[in-house]
Amino acid sequence: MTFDHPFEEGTTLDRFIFETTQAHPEATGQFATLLQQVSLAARMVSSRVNRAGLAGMLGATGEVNVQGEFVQKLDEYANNTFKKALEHPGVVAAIASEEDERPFYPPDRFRSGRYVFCMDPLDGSSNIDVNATIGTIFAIFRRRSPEGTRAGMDDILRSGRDIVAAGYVIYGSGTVLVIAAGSGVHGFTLDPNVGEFFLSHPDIRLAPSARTYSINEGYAASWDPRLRQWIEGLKSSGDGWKARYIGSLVADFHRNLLKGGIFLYPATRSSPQGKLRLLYEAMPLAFIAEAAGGAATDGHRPILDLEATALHQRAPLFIGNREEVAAVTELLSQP
Ligand code: P6P
Repeated sequence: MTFDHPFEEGTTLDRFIFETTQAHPEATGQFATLLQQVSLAARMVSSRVNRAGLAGMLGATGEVNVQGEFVQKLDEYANNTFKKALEHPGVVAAIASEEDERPFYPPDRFRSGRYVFCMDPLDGSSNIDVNATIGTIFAIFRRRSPEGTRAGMDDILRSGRDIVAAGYVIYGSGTVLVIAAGSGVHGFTLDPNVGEFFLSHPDIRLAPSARTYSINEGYAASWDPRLRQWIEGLKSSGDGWKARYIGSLVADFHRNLLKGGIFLYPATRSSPQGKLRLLYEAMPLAFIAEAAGGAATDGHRPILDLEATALHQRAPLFIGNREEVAAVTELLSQP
């Protein structure tokens, strides 16, 4: 079968992985294996999310995670599922997870591989009980230390520019895996009857500008006054701006990626550094946004230019179509 477009619709994720890694003769197959294991974990989490109500997987475990949030049973299941899928093939050196205070290193009986996997295993879990869309977000780095040795924080705390691939899985009316691995941004939709992801959104691109904004206006009183003025300006512009905010980062980002829009989570009184996490939320989505022709900043600098200095550090996030991100960043960067 020949493809006019490198990845015509209907291509399976496995074929995309094969063709992507074929483009890198030096590939050892570790990256392909890593992505295949991500696909397996995503399918397992999808199955459990879609049966959560029946499988008794709703509701909190009663424990509190490192973020001080009640751990929802699905959070715990997703965290364990991705770690179990990635620890044994010898392709991962460390896993940083929103659910774990410290990094997870594969047990010594497994080879310490080439990649570092940073993830929010189930973002938006506060929405689980109301059946709102949730998702997994991940960034993949190549380790700095030699393969086969035990990795450390120096392999994990990186600049966004060191990301080699990033993606997310959105568990909504369907399950879609969106990935950026050096050749654009592509979306794959799970056919649960086949148990395979099929290319459904080839080469996703963000237009230069859009007319949708996503922000929690409940915090308007604690925003930078210049941001408040900018948002009010959109509303009164007469340019047909729409507000869309689900309160689940993956869902808001995915809608804006496909239809255009800017998502804003600024510093607020309760979250002076912003609420979202730099290493496994802002950076991977920024990598995807830039690969699709968009932009992402912390209100001053590109997210990908930032260096993570702590596993769970937070950052304000302004992400989406590049003209709107540039406009709000220029405004907030003025002295
Ligand atoms: P707020 C979900 O809890 C989450 O971490 C993100 O998925 C989402 O974008 C954000 O918090 C929503 O936060 O303060 O608007 O409820």
